[in-house]
Amino acid sequence: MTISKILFIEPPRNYWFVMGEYLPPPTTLLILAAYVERELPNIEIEVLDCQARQITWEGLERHIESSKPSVVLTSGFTCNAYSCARTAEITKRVDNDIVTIVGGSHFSFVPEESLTNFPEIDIIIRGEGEQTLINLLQALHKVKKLRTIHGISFRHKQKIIHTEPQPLIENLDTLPYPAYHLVEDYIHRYHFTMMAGRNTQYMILEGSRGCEYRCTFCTQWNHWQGQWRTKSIKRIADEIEFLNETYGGVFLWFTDDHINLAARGKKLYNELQKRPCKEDIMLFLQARTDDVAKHPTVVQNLRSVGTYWIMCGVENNSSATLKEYKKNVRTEDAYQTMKILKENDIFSHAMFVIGNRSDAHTSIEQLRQFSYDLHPDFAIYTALTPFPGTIYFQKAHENGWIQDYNYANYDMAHAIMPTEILSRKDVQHELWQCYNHFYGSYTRNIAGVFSPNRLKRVLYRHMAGQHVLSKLRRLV
Ligand code: B12
Ligand code: SF4
Repeated sequence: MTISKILFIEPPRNYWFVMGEYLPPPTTLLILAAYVERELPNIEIEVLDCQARQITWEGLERHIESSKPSVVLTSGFTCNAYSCARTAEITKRVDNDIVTIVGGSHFSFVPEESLTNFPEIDIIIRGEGEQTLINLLQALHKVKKLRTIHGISFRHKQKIIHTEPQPLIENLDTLPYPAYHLVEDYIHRYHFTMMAGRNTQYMILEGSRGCEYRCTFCTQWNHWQGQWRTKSIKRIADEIEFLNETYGGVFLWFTDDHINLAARGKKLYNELQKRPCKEDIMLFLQARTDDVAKHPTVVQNLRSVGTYWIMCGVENNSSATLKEYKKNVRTEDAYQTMKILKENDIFSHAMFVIGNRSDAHTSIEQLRQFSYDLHPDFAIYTALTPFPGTIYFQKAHENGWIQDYNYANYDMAHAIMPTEILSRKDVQHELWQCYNHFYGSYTRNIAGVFSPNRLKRVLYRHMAGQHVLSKLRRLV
């Protein structure tokens, strides 16, 4: 077949109500589109962001009809799996000859199940996507055998074939900048109201892939073959500068699950310090508490070059639970981290997980108490979610702990499993209690709404205005 045009689709999706109103750029698609644009310049590429253009499912069908692509591609994590399948279904309704391709960590971990349940998906790209996609498009174009392409899963004569994994790209600096120019017409719409304000340009960039830790509830290390690879510091700073100067990107969210201050913090500071954009940017980072606790000076330095918000996976107060999660941090690290962030006027965002197998009302109450003692600016409580691809999923599935296999609910706000003592409903109720106690507290609320810290004021007003508590209450 002739591949003349490919269409990347960010379909209509549910937003994560806990974080309020936001519109993220479809970064994964832009990263892939940039690579295809460079490697296969003869192919026409379109990126359709239904969210940004407020296109409904019906509108999407009409758009595919008029766009006439040879291939439709989409991506999504576990809670978005059905929206990807629906995109493929609509595509096939328009024209059965259009090849539908999906990727991302969810589909990479359950290719057999996905190709069985969703006949409208033709091909799954597993793991790192760039090179596999190029090889696949070339193969489709030349009618080459799909079996020769590494990193894909597809159907062939009633059977599902999984080819060997694709080797990882050795040097991430060889990747082009994400193709933000393909969404330039509506780029100004990307925003994250609660975190940076409605009119602050929100962009997402990648500094590294993977993680060297092995937490049992996390998919990320496994998705990237257990390796942590980083772009060079110069490349990261160049990309920040490019997004800021070319598109006015101000609120810049690093995709890096583990910013790794030990390996990169000082160098990143040195590099950004030389760049004028440091005065304009607001960097959002995700860090481990042990990493922050060990590098207070680096954190202080990074504050001076635009780091204004750090999210940390504190997870739990109990050492036994942290050990079980293989998190490899201590509760003291969490206290130390919050102190360092506060001292440096960096917005502290702590993530907690409830619903471990041994959890009871008392242990969750202790976790709540711990979260108040830590006193983060922002606390997010989540229900332990057995994402396919995690060690936890395997264990929970084998033991019959999973009571909800509807992936749309795998958003960490829905309780998916009971514990030994608590029912799933109890866990859901406890989750609501966590938010209710933290954000419903009269004194904490008054302090938040009238805080001298602007970010904190916005956040507390958001929690009240967006009715987050009542939405969580409704899940019970
Ligand atoms: C930015 C981000 C967000 C943003 C917006 C993302 C978006 N555009 O929709 C926000 C803040 C809104 C968000 C929200 C949530 N997120 Co989030 N988010 C991320 C983050 C940090 C970066 C995503 C990214 O751009 N990655 C970079 C790209 C390049 O990586 P990639 O997507 O894996 O793509 C590569 C390959 O997988 C493959 N590929 C992927 N898709 C496709 C498609 C095709 C066609 C092909 C060929 C290849 C391919 O090729 C790519 C390049 O090699 C990731 C963590 C991470 N590092 O990925 C978490 C992550 C995706 N989020 C996660 C979760 C759980 C959530 C939430 C449910 C809740 C929460 N606690 O945050 C909500 C759900 C929102 C919703 N309803 O959609 C989990 C998903 C776990 C899972 N298995 O489902 C992740 C992995 C974090 C984690 N450490 O666990 N998120
Ligand atoms: S939770 Fe964080 S530290 Fe643990 S494996 Fe995932 S990314 Fe790494």
